[in-house]
This record gives sequence, structure tokens and C-alpha cells, in this order.
Amino acid sequence: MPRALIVIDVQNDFCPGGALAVPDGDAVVAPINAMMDGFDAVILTQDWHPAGHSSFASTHGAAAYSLTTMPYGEQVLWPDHCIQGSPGAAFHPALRTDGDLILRKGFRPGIDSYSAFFENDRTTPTGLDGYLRTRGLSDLVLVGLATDFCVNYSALDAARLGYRVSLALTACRGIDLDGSLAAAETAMRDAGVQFV
Ligand code: VGL
Ligand code: ZN
Repeated sequence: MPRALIVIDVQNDFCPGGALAVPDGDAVVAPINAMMDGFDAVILTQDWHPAGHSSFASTHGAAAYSLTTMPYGEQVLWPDHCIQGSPGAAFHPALRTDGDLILRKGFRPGIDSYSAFFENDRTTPTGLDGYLRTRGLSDLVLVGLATDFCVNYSALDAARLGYRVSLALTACRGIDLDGSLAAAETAMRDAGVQFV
């Protein structure tokens, strides 16, 4: 079965020294680079927010990592990160970017997009489902950052859309906000996501 590697958000702001650093985030780069040749397609995603994005705590005068309610539900407020065209939004400099598709998400000012498939209202599509289906890529391996947010949401949506989904855990790292890592692993397991 045609297999795609989906590399989620391996960007400077999610690596040590970045605005929203995931602990040990840069440790995913070497294993991901090594995996790339073993797939029929490689897709990389990039978190890509305009300045003043509604997911930024600073936009609301709120504390970073606090919660707010958006029209589409609960939303964590993050430090400013992955601003379009900024060094923080660039891929980690050692990441191979010779994949087939680079998909940007989170560019609408009023809505966040953790998942590579749907924005946080869970209905606005990014277009990735159409790309994968029209290329006949039915088997997905997810890697990247962060395990409990963008990787988790992407895996759950992919499973819901009918893909065979697995996570290469050695090539993922999480943020772990109030037990979010354990909750994400349980949710993914319940959705039929395989851990390899
Ligand atoms: C992410 C928080 C905010 C992620 C993106 O890539 O997991 N997390 N934006
Ligand atoms: Zn973001």
C-alpha cells in the first residue's frame, strides 16, 4: 500500500531556543531525515501564523498557556510563534526538506489549526485529504512536533478519515501541558493509531 511520511511542524520555534520550544524537540531531526527515503511520498507541514494570531496569548493580553473559549471551543493561548516568514517559522536547518509537498496551516487570523487535515473547528479542511486521496496514499506514518498537539490532532483526523495511521514515537516529542501527553496517547490508541 502506498505509504506517506507526514512530518509535522519541525520548525525552529518548536526546537530548543525557540518561542514555543518542545523539550528535546530537535532530537527528531536525525531520525526523520533517515526515514524519508523509505516512503512513496514525504509531506512536511509548517505552522504558519500571521502576527496577532488569535491563538497568541499576547493578542488577548492573557498569560501564555492559559485557556480561552473561541467560537469553535476551548483553545490554549500560546506564546507568539511561527510567524509567517520569520526565522522561528523556518524548518530546523538540519531537516531534509526535499519532500513532495509543504503544507502550511494556521494562517487564518481567527482560527488555530493543530491538525494537518482540519482547522480547530474540526470542519475547515486544509486540503491535505484531497492531496493524499488523489495520489492514492492510504497508509500514513506521522512524525514530528508536538506529539500531544499537532501530531495528535493530525493522527486522530487521519484515523477518522479512514487512513491507516501509525506514529513513529522515537521521531516525535511532546509539550506535556497538564497531562496532555498521556491523554493524547490514550486518544490515539482508542482511535486505532499504531505506535511503532
Ligand atoms: C503546535 C501549539 C501551537 C504544534 C502548534 O505544532 O504542536 N502546538 N501551535
Ligand atoms: Zn501554532
